[in-house]
Amino acid sequence: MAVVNLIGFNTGIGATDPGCALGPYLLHKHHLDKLLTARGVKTRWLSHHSVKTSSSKQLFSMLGKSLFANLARDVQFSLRHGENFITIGGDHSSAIGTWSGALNYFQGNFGLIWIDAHMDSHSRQTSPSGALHGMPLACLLGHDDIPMISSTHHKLDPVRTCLIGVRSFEPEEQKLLSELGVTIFSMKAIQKQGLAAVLTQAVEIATDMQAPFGISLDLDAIDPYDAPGVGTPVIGGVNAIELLSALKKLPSTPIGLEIAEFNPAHDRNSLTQNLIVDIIQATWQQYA
Ligand SMILES: [Mn+2]
Repeated sequence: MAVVNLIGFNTGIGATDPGCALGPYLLHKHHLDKLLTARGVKTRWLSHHSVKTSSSKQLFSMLGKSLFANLARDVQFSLRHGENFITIGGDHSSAIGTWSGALNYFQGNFGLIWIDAHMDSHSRQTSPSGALHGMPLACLLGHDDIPMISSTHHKLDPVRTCLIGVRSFEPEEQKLLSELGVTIFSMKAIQKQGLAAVLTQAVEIATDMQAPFGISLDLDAIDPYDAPGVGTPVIGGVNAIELLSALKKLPSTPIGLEIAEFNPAHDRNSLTQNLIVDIIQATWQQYA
């Protein structure tokens, strides 16, 4: 049984509500590694990443560059050793580091499935909040004025990038993604076809039948009734049971998973915390 590395992104300054910085700490304290190993997915904590500042503007500087470069380095370390990885956030700007690492390792030959209530495709000019967690997908696609904090020269291939579950976005984001040719599965598509069918199509698009792929899951994609522990909940999301069932039916295993925006301060009866364990188990169990 290969080991899966847990990487904590203990940072919330890319969000307007920084409470998600505590998410990975809490999961570490509650022995996420042992829980998963007992359920048949052998995991270990590899590292935790945080920054010593409360100024979100500093993320756009050398400080952000080194934060994301360190995260990318640990992702590359895992892949080089033939191990899968799970980044646990923390705000969704983690994606800049996580997937820069994967893009470096695979030299750009890589697809990404982005499950999120939002498009995360703002630039610094179009973002109403200025929060970096609204920009990571645009950054990875190499657009506009954010790529300087990425640690890769490779961009995500928009044709092998899929969004699932979006329902809250600005027109500028939609314009960028449709111009680039990114595939978007809205909540309507999920209601019509079912999440398992949508996810299977997304894997086909992301892998182009053979290339490796990853999944970036923003917990706010899930309906807030099932996953209240997030910073920016949006009603009408993915049903948690349907998500778990769809992940169990994935046609192939991702090289890595990112679970972002876990904010313990908003959780209710540990619903979101327990769901994170179930999500990881559902993704890897059949391959463990
Ligand atoms: Mn997001």
